[in-house]
Amino acid sequence: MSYDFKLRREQLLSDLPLNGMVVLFAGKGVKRSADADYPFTVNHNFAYLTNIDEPEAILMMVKLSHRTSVTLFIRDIDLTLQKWNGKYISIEKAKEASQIDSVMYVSAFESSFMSQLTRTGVNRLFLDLERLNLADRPLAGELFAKKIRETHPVLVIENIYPTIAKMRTVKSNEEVKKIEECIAVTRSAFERMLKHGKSLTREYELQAEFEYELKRNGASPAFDMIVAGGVRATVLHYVENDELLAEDQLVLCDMGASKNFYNSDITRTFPKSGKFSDRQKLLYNIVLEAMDAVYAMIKPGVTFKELNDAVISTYAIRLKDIGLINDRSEVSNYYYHGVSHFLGMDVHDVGKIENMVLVAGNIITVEPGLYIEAESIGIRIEDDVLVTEDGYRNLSECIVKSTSEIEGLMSNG
Ligand SMILES: [Mn+2]
Repeated sequence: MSYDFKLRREQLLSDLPLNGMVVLFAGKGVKRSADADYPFTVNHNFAYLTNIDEPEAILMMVKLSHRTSVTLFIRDIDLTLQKWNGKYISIEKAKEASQIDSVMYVSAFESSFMSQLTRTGVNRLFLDLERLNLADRPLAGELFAKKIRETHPVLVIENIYPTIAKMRTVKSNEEVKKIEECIAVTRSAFERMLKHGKSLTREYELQAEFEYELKRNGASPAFDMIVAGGVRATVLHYVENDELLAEDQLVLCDMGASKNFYNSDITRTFPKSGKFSDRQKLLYNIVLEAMDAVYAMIKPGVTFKELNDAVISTYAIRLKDIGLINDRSEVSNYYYHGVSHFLGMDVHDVGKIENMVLVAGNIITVEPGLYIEAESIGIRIEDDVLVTEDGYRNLSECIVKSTSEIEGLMSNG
């Protein structure tokens, strides 16, 4: 049984000021059309602290001078709806999964919350006010903040999101193992796809092989997979995957598996025919060189910008060598994204990238790319990497990457 969840709550409570209260929401399903909802996705900050994957659940934590308390609220059981949608989680199961002793039904939340405000010294309310865009649908924490502002206009409301996000950037051994499991599934799915690669003609047929293997392993796609042949690989988020593949094309696949709340995010590029042309091999190896330049730098204390500069510096020299550019400033014509992001419960995981230095326990992607529209070539190679005390560990080293390994695997198809 994992103690991660309990430790995280203890850490959050110890960082919380005296007389502070945290309320976090699991969220609800979102309507899709008519009576159909999108599949429910639990709020990841809520799940990070509770190990509970249930709609409408609420976590309440209080820190007073003489005591702290942690209470979990789960949906009241609805016997009729259970007949349609399956069993709701029971109090006992919720206790076991979360290791929270005090579990109640949501119908008791309002009176519990109010009694903290009226009977204890609670004077600061911490909510998860995550918001990326002005136009985003408000999350439950934000809606709750609005309601409390009306009824308790002088209560101080603060945002707990940055604190939890920062905790989430440092992974425990157990989290590393979960991501490695996602990578292992991605590897077998990618190898299956590669072995069938020569005989399949449409991009979505490759996708089908990949996703078949995910499903067989109890995993699901971590994001909309990209299978992009030829020039389509120069569009960074091409996800239509419905075009014919030509024999002389490179195929870029950006893919990942999701399992147990965690994800992998891997990109590989391979020749449709099973054999790289000399030109394709030359360009591919330049991307690998840029990747190695990034690896040489990864250790605690380094910034994302420094990692990205390593790619640009490599390209500034090597793309000039092959006559593609005359000056460093032209690199951005052929490489137009960042080399790295955090990976975790979200594929583009929480954590501020600007100005942040890497620390041991971060898991990041390394994904240099090279996109030459005029030659209908897009290459990206992406690994998932753990930052360690003295450098890094490439968690996806097991997935074939060199041109000879890829050709070898495809020749067995
Ligand atoms: Mn990525």
